[in-house]
Amino acid sequence: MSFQRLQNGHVRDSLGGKIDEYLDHRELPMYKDKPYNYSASSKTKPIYKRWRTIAGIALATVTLLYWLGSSNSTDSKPHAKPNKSGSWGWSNKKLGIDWNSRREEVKETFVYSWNGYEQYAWGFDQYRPLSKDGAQMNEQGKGLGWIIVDALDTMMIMNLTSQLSHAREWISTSLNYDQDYEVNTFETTIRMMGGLLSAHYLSNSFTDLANVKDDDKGAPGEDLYLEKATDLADRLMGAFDSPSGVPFASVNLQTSLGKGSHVDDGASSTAEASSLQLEFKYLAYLTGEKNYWEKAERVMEVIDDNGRQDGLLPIFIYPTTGTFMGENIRLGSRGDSYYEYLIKQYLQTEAEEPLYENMWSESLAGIRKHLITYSNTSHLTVLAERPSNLEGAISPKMDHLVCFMPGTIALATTGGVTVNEAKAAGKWNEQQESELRLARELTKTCYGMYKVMATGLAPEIAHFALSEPPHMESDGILESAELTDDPEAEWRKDYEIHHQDNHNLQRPETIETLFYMYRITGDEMYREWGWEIFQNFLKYSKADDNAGYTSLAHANEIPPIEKDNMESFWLAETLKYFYLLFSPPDFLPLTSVVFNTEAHIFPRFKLARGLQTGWERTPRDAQGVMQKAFKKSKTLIVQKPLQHETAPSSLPDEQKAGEGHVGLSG
Ligand code: DMJ
Repeated sequence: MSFQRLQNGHVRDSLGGKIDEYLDHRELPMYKDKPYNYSASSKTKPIYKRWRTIAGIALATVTLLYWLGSSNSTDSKPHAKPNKSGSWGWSNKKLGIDWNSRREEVKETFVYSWNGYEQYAWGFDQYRPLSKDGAQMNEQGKGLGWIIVDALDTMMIMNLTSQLSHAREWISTSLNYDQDYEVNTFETTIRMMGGLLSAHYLSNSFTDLANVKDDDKGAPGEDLYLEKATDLADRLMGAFDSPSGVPFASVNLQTSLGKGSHVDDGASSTAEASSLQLEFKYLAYLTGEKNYWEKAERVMEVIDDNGRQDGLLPIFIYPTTGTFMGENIRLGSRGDSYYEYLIKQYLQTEAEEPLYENMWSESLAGIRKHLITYSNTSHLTVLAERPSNLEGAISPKMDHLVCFMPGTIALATTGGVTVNEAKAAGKWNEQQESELRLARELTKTCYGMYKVMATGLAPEIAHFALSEPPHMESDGILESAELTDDPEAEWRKDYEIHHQDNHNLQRPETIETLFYMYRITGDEMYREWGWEIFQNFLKYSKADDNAGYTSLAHANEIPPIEKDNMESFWLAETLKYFYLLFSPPDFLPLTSVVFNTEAHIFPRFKLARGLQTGWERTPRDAQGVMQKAFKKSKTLIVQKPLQHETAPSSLPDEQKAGEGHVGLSG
């Protein structure tokens, strides 16, 4: 067996950093070489594992002493610890609002949802809280852990140790990815691989939260999450074996053969192909396996070499050629997380890969130039679509999915510190001011998507009344009207909610944005908006008999029509972001972590151990036109023999938001 160092991703505070440094000098086996069901009992446990446990206990003890020593202050502390009653002793005394108890309500809602699933559908990939039953995605096979794995890290940050133990035991004894089943490459990466990697990170860095009890007899080994993630990643890697390097939409978990989409002429969604990088790059960092890194970043190079105008991409890309299909440009379904992962790749590696920041800036400028417009009378800011190229007409439509973007813009303006901190450090200018203003206005538009509905829960898609011709940002920034409670208020008329778009799928994007907006600006208004939305979920989507919470088929009438499905991202994302929104702002500081597009939590890390950016952007001229003659590449990509099957074609190139993968709301 060959040996190499384990590259653990721990928090970057000084204490964690020292432990990191210590752990990084332990010699560890390559995870790839380990048998699938490897687990370490305390008797056979190698010395490095005992050192890690000792180091973990030392870290926990020192951190606890530090916190206890400061506990006479009402302020929250970095990585603050709960008191004996499990609460965090923190509230907003200024406004008389007890955010601590609001946060506890989120935790109770999670437990209510989890208990329903545990009681009625344990081990199933899908859960119907009204029918009180479950279903597997692979009807011939076993569960893929869809709900359990996606919820792991939420349970960790909520300190739900008994629920976590049950989940961990199921993962150890029942989760087997060796199934002859074709999964969606993206969804499996962001939810399953992302969930396992986040669980690995949190359980190694916050040992008090994720009570693993590795020394208990018969307990699963402490590397369980990482081993499962690595096993899964190796199965998913076949998706990248396309002629271009752009991943196929699907991959067979047993054979690792990639397969083009059954629809869309075999093209992959652009967002899906370009939102695997945080996961595979973090795994490369943890294991030292460069292959994960290279396959994932190659996709970025192929995409960028299309030289698209102003960094705005069509929503489908062919894995065969690496070129785009169609000219539909939007930040909703199939386009969204491409933009998200540009700035997050830059943040993940501590600003050491500036080309991703460069790509993000180019795209954001393109969005402002071509997609930002204003509603007719109330001047709400709209991030619209261009369904037939940038020269074609604007479509005044926003998927709820677009609502991740205001928060991501705010995150990008400061990199994770607060605006006040950025200003104090002299790192604030007019450009950032205007981007933050845009983020604020878009957040308001997303909040209005909730407020305009009878239940106060957003539709899947909203359309907007625009002026003719549409007023663009370059025509002058417009001030939006107040979103008053008056049921007859003018602003409501600017939202057009089509009957077929009335459904609410418990989506997280607006809550995610409120979380970032609160963290970056410190403005309590965003927490208040979140609290209002949270209460509407409690009121209108709760299933009876302790069965959990359900999606709604129609959210614009009272009582709403229920849909009988509890999405895994309700547990993984929506409730997590509510919980974090009501948490002390320095709990899981944005400067230490980066959230993947499924809200799974990864550490930031510096480029090291042979990992580096393997490509350079082909230069653009002053007009942004790519100068092909100057193409440079640092990466030598050796294509493996083609291993994919050709997909049948061809169905319509248009998909509605929320459609997509069998049994999934993407
Ligand atoms: C999640 O699976 C992820 O956030 C993804 O990026 C978009 N869709 C859902 C939630 O709406």
